[in-house]
Amino acid sequence: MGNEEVQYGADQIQILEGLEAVRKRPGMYIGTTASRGLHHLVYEIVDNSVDEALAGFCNHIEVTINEDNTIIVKDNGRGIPVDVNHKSGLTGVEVVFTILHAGGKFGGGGYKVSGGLHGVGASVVNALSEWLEVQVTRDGKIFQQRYERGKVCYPLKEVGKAPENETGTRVYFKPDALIFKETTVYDYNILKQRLREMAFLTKGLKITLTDLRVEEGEEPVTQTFHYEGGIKEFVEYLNKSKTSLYDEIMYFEGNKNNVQVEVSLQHNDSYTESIYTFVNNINTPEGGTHLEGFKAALTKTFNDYARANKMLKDSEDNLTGEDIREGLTAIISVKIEDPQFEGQTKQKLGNSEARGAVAGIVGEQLTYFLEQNPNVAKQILEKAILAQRARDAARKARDLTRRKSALDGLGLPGKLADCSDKDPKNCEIFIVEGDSAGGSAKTARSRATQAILPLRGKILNVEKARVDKIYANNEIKAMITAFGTGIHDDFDISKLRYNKIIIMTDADVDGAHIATLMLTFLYRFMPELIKEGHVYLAQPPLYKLEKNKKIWYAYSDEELNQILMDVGRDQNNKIQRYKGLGEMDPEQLWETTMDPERRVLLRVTIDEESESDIDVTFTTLMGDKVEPRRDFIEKNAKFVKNLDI
Ligand code: TTJ
Repeated sequence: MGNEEVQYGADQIQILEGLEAVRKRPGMYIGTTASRGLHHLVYEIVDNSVDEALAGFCNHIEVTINEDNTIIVKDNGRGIPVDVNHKSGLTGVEVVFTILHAGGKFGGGGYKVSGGLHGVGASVVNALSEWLEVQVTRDGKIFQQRYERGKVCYPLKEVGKAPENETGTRVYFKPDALIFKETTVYDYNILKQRLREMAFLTKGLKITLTDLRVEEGEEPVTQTFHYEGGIKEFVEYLNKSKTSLYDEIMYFEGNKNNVQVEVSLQHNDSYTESIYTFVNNINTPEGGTHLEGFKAALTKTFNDYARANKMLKDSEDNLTGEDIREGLTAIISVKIEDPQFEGQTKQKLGNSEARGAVAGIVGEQLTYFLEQNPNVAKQILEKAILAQRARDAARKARDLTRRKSALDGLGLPGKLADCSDKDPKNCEIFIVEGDSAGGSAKTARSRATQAILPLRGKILNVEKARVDKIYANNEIKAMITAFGTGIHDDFDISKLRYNKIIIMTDADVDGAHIATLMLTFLYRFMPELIKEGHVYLAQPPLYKLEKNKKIWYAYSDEELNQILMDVGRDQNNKIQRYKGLGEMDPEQLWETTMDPERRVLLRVTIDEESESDIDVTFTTLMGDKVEPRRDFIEKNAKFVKNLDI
């Protein structure tokens, strides 16, 4: 590349100081310099092209991961302005890439994203890249500029003629390994997840992701996300492995109080609600005013309809919001000029005008929809009325157990072998499949700090049971009381009695299924336990190899092969395949799976940026359609990461 000198005036020095600040404290701008921050660079650039799409001038964005983990983002928008801005004396391109927070100022009337860590702009990506090259195609020409660690290498220059009628912007960059010390390797699936979400949220926009990191002679991996139906197709996607309650997917949109609102929803026959909310295409996992407006309108509209159509008698109570939302899948997407994010993690929308806007639009359009589709209304209300009855029954059962446990003192479950140490920090509880394995575990454990709770057989699938049944289930009651936290509204993580909750099941398909049932229960009823990193999977060995009085344990087929290669394959090898925990004697169980000094635990994590994906994962596995389930089992271990040795 050229080495033309750039004039340094006071302005340039200020710019360099700005980008230098980004390099000094990257965490302030992108949250983290670990893998998540690395991926954030791509979203940050793509956001600019999405803005151009929202303004109506771009319908295709191409993202390429090159062989060397450099990234290309290319769109067919109007191209960043190349003329000199008189106030700054810089071209539009240079402003975008060198001035902090300037990225959004060229949005051309689109809604600007400015929440949390999003929308910090292209200049931050530039500052954190070893080098970055931008090419703008407009006015029949191609312009180019290059930067290295944020510093301009040469002024914007013309590098060629453009094909007729072609316009667009192309950014090519290499994340700086000096900043991203942990990793500079991109994960295709992480980018895929977010780009698919962006495509769902921007109807009509085509986003292509290509991975060129393939073996020689192999075709590149490429996927295109393009949804004419936008969030309506998002709901269809989330419900694809479930049985929907009716065929129609509702879709409401409008503009009120300067808030642009889009809502889509459909019920399925399950008992859980999955609502995902977005503000300016950013996920708001903690909800906020848009979600409140939606819930209020949904509750009121259905109750009004039920009364008007005599599905609720005058003497009967209103349906609660929870009743109406049983089995609901919904997406709420709002666009606001100046979003205010609240809460500890700044993931909750605070703008009060969004409440009224969503409530107004959903109220009006849902009322109309129910009048036009009485059969759908009936399906939803019948389900809600059943939910109401179940909830009443559950409440009674719960009140009863509460009173009982108050009488019995602590009221810990009879099957629990508790530890003697009472400081939760030191304590762990093993949830063990089956009474016999439970027996071995009780013998093997370190009594001071390890508690054992054996569960009988398969635990209830909470995806397929209503609350009344869930609260009546003995295994679930035992877990809830043992953990000490309570659930739902009563949940209080400070009451957690164990620092680690360890699920210990057989290392076979059944064991994996039971572990998933357990995780589903925890995810639906006490997600904080997973989010705060308290939930683990024990890893029992698959094989024991004995030879000349020496013993090896192997946790996978590969590992067994490795050991056999090391010790030699001959008739002195005695190999035992463990079909279950029960086949191990207590001492073996302790050595291989329970001893904190020697065991390997997998910590269960949820990637916050892909919560909707986790939801698909759980319901795919637990739902009743066979095809998608088989598909999943092959890709397992998806929400099981982070080795803890
Ligand atoms: C701004 O208003 C005049 C016409 O062009 C508008 C604009 O800036 N469009 C635009 C910017 N399209 N695409 C971008 C863009 C694309 C990438 C890949 C990266 C960045 C920083 C901007």
